Amino acid sequence: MHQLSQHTIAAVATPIGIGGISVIRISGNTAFQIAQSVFKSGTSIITAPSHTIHYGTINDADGLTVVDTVLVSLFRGPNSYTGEDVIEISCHGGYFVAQKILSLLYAAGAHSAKPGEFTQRAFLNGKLDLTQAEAVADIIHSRSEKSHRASVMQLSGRLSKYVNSIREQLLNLCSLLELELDFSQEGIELATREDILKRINSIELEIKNLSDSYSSGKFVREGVRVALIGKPNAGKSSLLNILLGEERAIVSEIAGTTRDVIEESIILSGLEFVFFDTAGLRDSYDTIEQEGIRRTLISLKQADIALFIIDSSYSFSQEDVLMLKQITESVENQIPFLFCINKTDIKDKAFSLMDLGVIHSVEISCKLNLGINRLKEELVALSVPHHDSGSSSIIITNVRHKDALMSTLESLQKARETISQGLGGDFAAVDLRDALNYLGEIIGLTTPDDILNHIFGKFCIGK
Ligand SMILES: Nc1nc2c(ncn2[C@@H]2O[C@H](COP(=O)(O)OP(=O)(O)OP(=O)(O)O)[C@@H](O)[C@H]2O)c(=O)[nH]1
Ligand SMILES: [Mg+2]
Repeated sequence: MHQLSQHTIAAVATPIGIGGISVIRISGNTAFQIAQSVFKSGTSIITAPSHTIHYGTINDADGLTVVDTVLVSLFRGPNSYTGEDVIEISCHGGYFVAQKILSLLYAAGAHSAKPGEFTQRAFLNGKLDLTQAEAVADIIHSRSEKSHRASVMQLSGRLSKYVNSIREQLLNLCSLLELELDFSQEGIELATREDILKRINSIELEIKNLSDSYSSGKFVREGVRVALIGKPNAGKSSLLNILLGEERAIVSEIAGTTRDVIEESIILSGLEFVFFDTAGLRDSYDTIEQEGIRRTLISLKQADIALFIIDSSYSFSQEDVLMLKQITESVENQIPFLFCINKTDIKDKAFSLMDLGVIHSVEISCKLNLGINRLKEELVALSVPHHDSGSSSIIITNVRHKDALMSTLESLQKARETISQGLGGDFAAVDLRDALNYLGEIIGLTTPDDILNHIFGKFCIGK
């Protein structure tokens, strides 16, 4: 099992830069002694009661020169974030002060905290389980209301509780099969095979539903990636600018203006949408434009929705039809294509989408700012079936959880096959134990050390 470091650790918990205050965190057995050695005040930190705040100064190594006036908050373990003795020093913000105080704490015996080490300690001390620890990082990184809400729900422990309830059912089943082994000589079965299969099926269904919720959970946590694609001059950059409400990308009547992919995001209905404005697709001899087109195709492959912008001021040629066919075929993952007919203010009379075999589309004019709300609604609608499975239902937003659930399902399937084939319950029990382990990985019961290190290593320092 993961070893808890005995050192007392310290780090600045707020971003480095100019700001009102900075907070330095200290956690460990000697947190109070270390803080006391640099803190001058009427009260002693060592003897002060838990959950109190003290005003005083931090003095330099000479013990006389004042570095800053500060507030020191103290939390005695186990009633603290990490479960250990914790001190938080609130000093003035800025580039220098917090770093200076930190160096004094190091000199007094504190070790520098690794990324996520405070939360890792909270996890190892049983203050949070793994999904809750991950939720802490998600809250910090959430950029939309929906991702924030999902993280808060995860932090509250609802996901862990649900996973635990499924584990309980599995554990019961497993114990039953293992108990049967004791009576194997007598050939006694404690439950009919049909009954066991029924129970495995029902657990499988619950896990499958939870795992399926990832398609929406991913949107909630990471946002919906929308690639703006189309021919040069179709109005992709114009549309990006309208969606953002600012002149972000260069717009010109010269075909082939955009070369690099431009990435910007907005919030629609509480969900983050990340737009990629790309180089227009055409056969080009210009090497820079060719590179731009290569990047367009990469953006398309990574997108969740392809927003195909079409210039309606002229009719389609056979060449256009061929290009669209090639593009749709090049996208291996079956993402939705939303067709957006632009320049309706100067629409060609002969223009018809039927030439392309497209039935559903949105008409807009970037010039007159028409149809943009409709377009936004369509984008949300394309994502909503995935993400609004009722506000009360539990969703997973983390690919690690999804992978663990998929492995659980595989083990359950094996167990089901074993039972169906009339093989001994002991074989099925082994598969069910595997399933239990995979489920345990989600909440951190059976998570290998390297995975734990990877998870906490992605946190910021001071968290
Ligand atoms: N009349 C009219 N002109 C438009 C509309 N939208 C864009 N334009 C014009 O079409 C031209 C091309 O617009 P861009 O937004 O640069 O087109 P793009 O698809 O980004 O083009 P590339 O970057 O070259 O691939 C510009 O002159 C725009 O002002 C529209 O709705 N109506
Ligand atoms: Mg452009």
